[in-house]
Amino acid sequence: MNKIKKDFLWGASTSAYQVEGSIFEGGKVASVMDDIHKSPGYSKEITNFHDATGHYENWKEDVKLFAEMGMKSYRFSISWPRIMKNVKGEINEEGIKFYDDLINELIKYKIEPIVTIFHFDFPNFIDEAGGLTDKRFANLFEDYCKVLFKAYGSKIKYWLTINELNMFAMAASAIGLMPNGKKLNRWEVIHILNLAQARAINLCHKILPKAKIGPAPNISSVYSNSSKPIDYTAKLNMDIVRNWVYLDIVCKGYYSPVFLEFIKKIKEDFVIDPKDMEIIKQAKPDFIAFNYYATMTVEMPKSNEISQEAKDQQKGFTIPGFTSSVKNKNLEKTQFGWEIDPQGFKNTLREVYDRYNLPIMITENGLGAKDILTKQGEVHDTYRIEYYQKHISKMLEAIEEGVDIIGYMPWSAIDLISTHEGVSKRYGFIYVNRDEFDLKDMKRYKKDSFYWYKELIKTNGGSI
Ligand code: BGP
Repeated sequence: MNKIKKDFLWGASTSAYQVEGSIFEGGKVASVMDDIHKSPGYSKEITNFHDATGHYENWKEDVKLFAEMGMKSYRFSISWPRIMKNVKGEINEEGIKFYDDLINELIKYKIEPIVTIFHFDFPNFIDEAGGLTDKRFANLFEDYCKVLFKAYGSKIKYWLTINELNMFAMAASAIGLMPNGKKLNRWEVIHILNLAQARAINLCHKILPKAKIGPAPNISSVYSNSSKPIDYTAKLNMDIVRNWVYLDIVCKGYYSPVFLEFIKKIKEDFVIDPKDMEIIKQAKPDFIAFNYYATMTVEMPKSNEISQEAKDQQKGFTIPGFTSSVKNKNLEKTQFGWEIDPQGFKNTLREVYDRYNLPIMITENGLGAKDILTKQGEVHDTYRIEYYQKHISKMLEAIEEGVDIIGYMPWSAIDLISTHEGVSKRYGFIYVNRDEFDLKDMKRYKKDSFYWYKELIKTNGGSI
């Protein structure tokens, strides 16, 4: 334990649209997430994001609970549609004030506020400006960043650009990013997002020289399903389209030639403006944040069926002749079918650090489960404690072995709404008393994992 830093940023995470609710309050304009529950393929059995878990109303009580848990950091996202009113750049002062109050309260409790600039909740006015394949998106994103850097730049040391940019290509419909079913070129969307990310990094370095900024993709080590050499080729291919394209472009400033050949082969190539690449090359991140839930296992596909889009962030997909994910029979699964691989967490940490040699911040890791609130107001989530015990132990091993990890912010600080599996897929250290369609009293209850994590933070990992 001697290698873990004294100022290690033990914390936890949320995102605005999944935790705040009050979507018609405070001057917020319409967002893609307000009506996503109406889009095809979205289950009618689960709630929408309108009330979420009431953080917009209860933020002060929630921060007090985060402080009681001893959190050293809190990773949250700022809601673009709460801040910007339209494409003309008009600002919603109520939105500015909400996050300023939240940041001040966190600082009062000595909790480092770590801001995700964008976490899936597009304002609908983006479509007015041509949506996600128009380069005006990068201008709108830069204008939004300018407002945030000006409003909060003196208080925020760590900025995350775009949450899970890779999921826009991997699992767009699962996280509801193209609800009107527009047939976009997913790789052109990725490029526009990479350009927007680069503009944010360059702007941050220009106007906030003391701040640090980095990407926050969802990264999973990829295993070959057998020792057959062709399956290892499938592993190399999956790594490209799921992991390294998104980190190479931001850390090295180029797209892998193998990737460019791949998108040409599947007729999904697009024109890249050399001026874009100049902007991207200039934008160097100060650290890499990434979200880890599970690893992937692949083989060279036998089938010819294309399922290029994953069913969700962690379930795999097939690209004929290129790669195909399979179940890993060595791994247990969560109640929601996600594989559990603590050793895989260490493998992923090692791979990312070996490849890029930048400080790492883990901005999501956690277990979604159907927690039960007892009549005594307790939640005995021993399964979540076990999940964290196994994953954090492996993270501490990685630190012992030389990986520079600066913080760990599991998903999620408090119960919130899953991207596509409702409030019953609970992740929080704090239980929120509501069901899918019964808002009940939204009362907060500390789960057993709250007390376990409090002790772990107090001992800087010693009580693992
Ligand atoms: C990540 C997202 C988070 C969160 C998490 C859990 O991909 O960044 O917003 O949703 O997944 O996944 P889910 O909510 O689908 O269970």
